[in-house]
Amino acid sequence: MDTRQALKDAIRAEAERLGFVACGFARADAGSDAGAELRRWLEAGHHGTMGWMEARSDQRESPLALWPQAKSGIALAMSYAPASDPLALAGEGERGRISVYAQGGDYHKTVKKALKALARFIVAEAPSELKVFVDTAPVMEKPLAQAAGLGWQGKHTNLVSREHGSWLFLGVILTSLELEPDSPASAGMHCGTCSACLDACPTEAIGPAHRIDARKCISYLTIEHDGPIPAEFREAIGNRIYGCDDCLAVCPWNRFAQSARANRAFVPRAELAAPRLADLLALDDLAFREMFAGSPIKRIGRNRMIRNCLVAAGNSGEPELVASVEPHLADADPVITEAAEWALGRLQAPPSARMQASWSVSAPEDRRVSTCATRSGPIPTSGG
Ligand code: B12
Repeated sequence: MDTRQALKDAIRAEAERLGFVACGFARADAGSDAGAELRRWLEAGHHGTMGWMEARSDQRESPLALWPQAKSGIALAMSYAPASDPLALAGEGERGRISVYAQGGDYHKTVKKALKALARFIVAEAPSELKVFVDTAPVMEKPLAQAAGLGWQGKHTNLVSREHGSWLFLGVILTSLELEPDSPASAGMHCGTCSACLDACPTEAIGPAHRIDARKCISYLTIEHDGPIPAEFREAIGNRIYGCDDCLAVCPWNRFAQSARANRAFVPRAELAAPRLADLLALDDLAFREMFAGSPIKRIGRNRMIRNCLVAAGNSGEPELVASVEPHLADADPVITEAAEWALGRLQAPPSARMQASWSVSAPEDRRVSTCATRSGPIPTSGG
């Protein structure tokens, strides 16, 4: 066995020891054909207020633009497959729904720590230069992971794997080492005719397949979007207060995902699994930072969380929440006072209107859900 093959095997073994469930190798610029899609997406304004996606887009287009010395890319994935149905809280208006990806520890910290440990291992085995990335750097992680054979970009645009479904966090290492690329997973290969994610998206943010208008995506609206949430999306948000799992939760490939393979760092924290809106609406800045310490949620700040919880309260159909909403009418932040007025309008609306108002938190019977713990739709046949 040649030394480079031996090195790849050693890296894969060390990656698994460090908690990664998948590891693949690609040429550093393997995902660069995604650059044209990025430009199209930015020109269409589909990135909304995420100026940081535009800022260094020339570097984001190709890892070689970011770091010319890069020869190979190592794509890595960690599982956060949930043990319970992530859509189970849909019908519980008095509760706030936090996406599965943020109910446990901050994946940025967990993945980066493991990437750095793997980087130290690689340098010890083969003196070289390398850089590690998870989420925030101008590197398109999904197309590189697809090129490295970890899976394919599904119609919801996220990387899906045959073994781990859609519940994967990605990390990337760029290295000056020349490592033989693995065979890429061909794009869209296993979605077939399935449209579960497009059908499940509450705001029709996905369309056409494989393309997302982030401005409509509830994950964007609750996390990245600054200012009032556009009225047209408020009902569909339901009781989602941070991120959204719908397009992932319905993916039939999740049936193969084993929650046992999920990294322990991502096991939900009790207080984040089904928080009561009344408790969250009572949070001041200090209490917010204490409650969300060590969680990616802390990044959005107390005011954006309160805004999201007011929209959820307005969708709840729970008149008891009036007492939790009213104090926010006097908030210094006009985004919060406006959301409080909107929520009160819906909570105090006559029962007939309220019935209309609580449309959004109806149980998801009409949506097929597939997590490793529950039922799933048919595995798609080819021809997507
Ligand atoms: C910006 C961003 C967002 C934005 C925009 C989403 C998006 N799709 O771009 C928002 C805030 C909405 C978001 C939401 C989420 N995100 Co996010 N996000 C990112 C980030 C920083 C950049 C993604 C990017 O490059 N977008 C630019 C656009 C142009 O790319 P794209 O949407 O993938 O579009 C591709 C396809 O359209 C494809 N394409 C076009 N035509 C066709 C045709 C065919 C046949 C095919 C196959 C492909 C294809 O080409 C484009 C380029 O590859 C990455 C981290 C990173 N640095 O890569 C994390 C990242 C993608 N997010 C992640 C996660 C977990 C999420 C959420 C699930 C969180 C949650 N539960 O709320 C949601 C999922 C929403 C969704 N369906 O995408 C993970 C995904 C892991 C995985 N398994 O893929 C990443 C990789 C972070 C990480 N390191 O783990 N995210």
